[in-house]
Amino acid sequence: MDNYQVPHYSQRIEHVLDACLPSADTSPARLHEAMRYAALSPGKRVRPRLVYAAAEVLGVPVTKVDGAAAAIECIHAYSLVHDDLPAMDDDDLRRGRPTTHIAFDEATAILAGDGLQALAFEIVATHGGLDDAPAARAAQIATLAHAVGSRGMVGGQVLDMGAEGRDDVTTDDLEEIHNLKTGALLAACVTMAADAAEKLSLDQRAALDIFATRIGLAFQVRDDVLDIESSTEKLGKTQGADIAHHKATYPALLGLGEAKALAERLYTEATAALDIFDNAEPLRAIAAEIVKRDH
Ligand code: GRG
Repeated sequence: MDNYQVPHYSQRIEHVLDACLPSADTSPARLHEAMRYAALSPGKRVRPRLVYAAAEVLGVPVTKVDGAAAAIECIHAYSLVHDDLPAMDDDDLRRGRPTTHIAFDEATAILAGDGLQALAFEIVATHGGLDDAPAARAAQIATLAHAVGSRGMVGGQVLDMGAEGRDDVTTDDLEEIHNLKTGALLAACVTMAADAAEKLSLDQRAALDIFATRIGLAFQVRDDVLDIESSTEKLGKTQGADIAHHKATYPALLGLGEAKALAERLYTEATAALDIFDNAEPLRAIAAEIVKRDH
């Protein structure tokens, strides 16, 4: 597993994304520039790589999931742009660069996020890779819409905001928040690849669901752990832990050690579910990256 490399997917998604985004010299140029700034800035591209890895495991040609990979990254970029706004987290930096509302202005950032969300659906609806598979296209659109809406990412964000400052948040509450806010889009990466597969058994679908939900939650648990570790590093143990405790996070609720153990447990359950597939190395590699990443 440690030797498994998928570098070609990293390059592929940059090309596909670039081709899907409107050119910065077409009108409205400033909006298109902001959309490209947000979507093409250097992120890890975990979600599109997860789409490609799932496609590889399921024997789906990459061309059938190029649209899904680009669309999911556009949705992710939109969520980051909006999450960084003054009305939400009010952040100045993202991926080592000024956030979109700082580099442009607040109204342009809101509209660039809106534009990216609409573009995501246009990409899935029109991408050539699914021209001969209208049912797969419709399924991918439904998967994506559900994952990003009020019963997915946006709903999770609302629940997260509602939990802020409360001291009675339970691990069940937290699981629901994370499953929606972060897990739903990560799970959609796997499901959109499955939507494009010719034939999948019910057992294979169920195994992919287990993998996707466990790894989606593990991503956020790891993020919480990295958050507390970086604030502790910056501010010292007491102040860092203090800040982290104002937010409902796994380390705040369970302690750092238990949160790390939970991420490991979710990883083990996620990868065990893949045993049903002949060669699931591409998915195992991304799962390992998600749980062991340091940023
Ligand atoms: C629509 C306003 C709005 C919010 C939706 C998902 C979400 C809710 C907001 C995104 C903000 C955020 C920090 C969510 C937690 C998920 C997360 C850790 C995102 C960062 O993902 P990475 O690590 O980022 O994959 P890169 O930069 O590598 O793409």
